[in-house]
Amino acid sequence: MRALVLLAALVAVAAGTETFIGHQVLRITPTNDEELQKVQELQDLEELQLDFWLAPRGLGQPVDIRVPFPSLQPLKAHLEANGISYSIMIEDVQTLVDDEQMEMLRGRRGLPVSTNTFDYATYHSLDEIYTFMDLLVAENPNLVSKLEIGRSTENRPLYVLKFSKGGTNRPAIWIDTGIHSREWVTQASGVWFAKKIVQDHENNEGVASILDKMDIFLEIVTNPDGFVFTQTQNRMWRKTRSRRSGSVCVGVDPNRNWDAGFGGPGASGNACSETYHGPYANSEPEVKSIVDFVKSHGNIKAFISIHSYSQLLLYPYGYTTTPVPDQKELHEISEKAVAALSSLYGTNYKYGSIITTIYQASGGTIDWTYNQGIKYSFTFELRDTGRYGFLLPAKQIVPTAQETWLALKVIMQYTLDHPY
Ligand code: 0X9
Ligand code: ZN
Repeated sequence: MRALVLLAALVAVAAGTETFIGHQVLRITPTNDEELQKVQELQDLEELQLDFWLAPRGLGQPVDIRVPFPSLQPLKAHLEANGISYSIMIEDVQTLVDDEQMEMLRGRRGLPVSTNTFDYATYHSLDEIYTFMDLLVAENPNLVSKLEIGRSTENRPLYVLKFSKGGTNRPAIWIDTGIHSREWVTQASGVWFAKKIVQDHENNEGVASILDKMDIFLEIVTNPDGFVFTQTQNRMWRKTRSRRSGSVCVGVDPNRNWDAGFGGPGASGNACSETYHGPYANSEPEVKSIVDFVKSHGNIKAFISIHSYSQLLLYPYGYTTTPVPDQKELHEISEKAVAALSSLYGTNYKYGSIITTIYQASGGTIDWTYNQGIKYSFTFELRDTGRYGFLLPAKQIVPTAQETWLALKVIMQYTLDHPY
């Protein structure tokens, strides 16, 4: 096994892939304002190359930081000098990346041939997921179709699956996964949702009554350029892959690029930042394509954008502390959705508005959709709470998707029962 792991590391180096040998994920939980301030200041120290998996949210809330090997001793010394305690969440990030890689290679024999034999319990390449979509459409031509809503910066098609029993421009539910490319459990869950909708489309405990009145749109790989990059170059890539003259840094945070409080607090104007908002709102084709689709459709009633990690169900706003007019209703729906989610495996979720539950984030997806008049706008942060973070083991894909599905059904059913 050790020899195989070493081999995997050598292959990665030879392929020019970013490695994470000796990188650790440290957790700091600030308990007073001074500590919080010090942790926030770490975000500006570009030379340490820190990667905030969980950005500072407030007192008593964990901050998870992937620390490259050369920065480990200096950072630990700095924390100790300031009396800030930390714990090690992940001893060696590359070990988890290698485990994940080995798991992906297990039993892989070419592209999938049927959605019935498709392995839902493993992570897949973009080609495999795109083939899965074509298979699902071919197997269910009366229910499922595939739309191309645009092209990514690197000219990859942006595909949306449409689940519809007919009608014209029915009220619709939108679900997207993978807008942040490294959040792999989300794309994998999206694949599982697609199959689940097909399996349950005639079942009244399932989505039959929902699909009798409404359509469902599902964009599984919302940031395909980033996704391919996570599988070939850098497993920890979050942003898009757009370039601009005058900066060596690549990519825009697609969850800061929407036209809602664009460029305000909770986003960065620095192109090298992981939360760079981009040169202007909708600069990213991955975002603009959804904006155009939502506007031209005109009848989307619920919009659910799925991220990971930290086990949260959130509603707007993120860019302002002003509560949304529908706060009470969205809070009650969240409570019910989270209860349904937890009923399966006891997974614990928190819920609330983005700004009160995590932190101020401007230019986010669901603030824009809410302001467009889509009242039932929600965003999830799926498993886990930090043991594995973005490197969630593949054996948790199906349980994660199953429990999330129960929450999604609550939101979809509520939307059906409360037309507006
Ligand atoms: O910072 C973000 O964009 C989200 N966290 S993540 O780790 N997925 O990057 C939180 C911002 C608002 N929440 C969501 N839109 N999920
Ligand atoms: Zn995310």
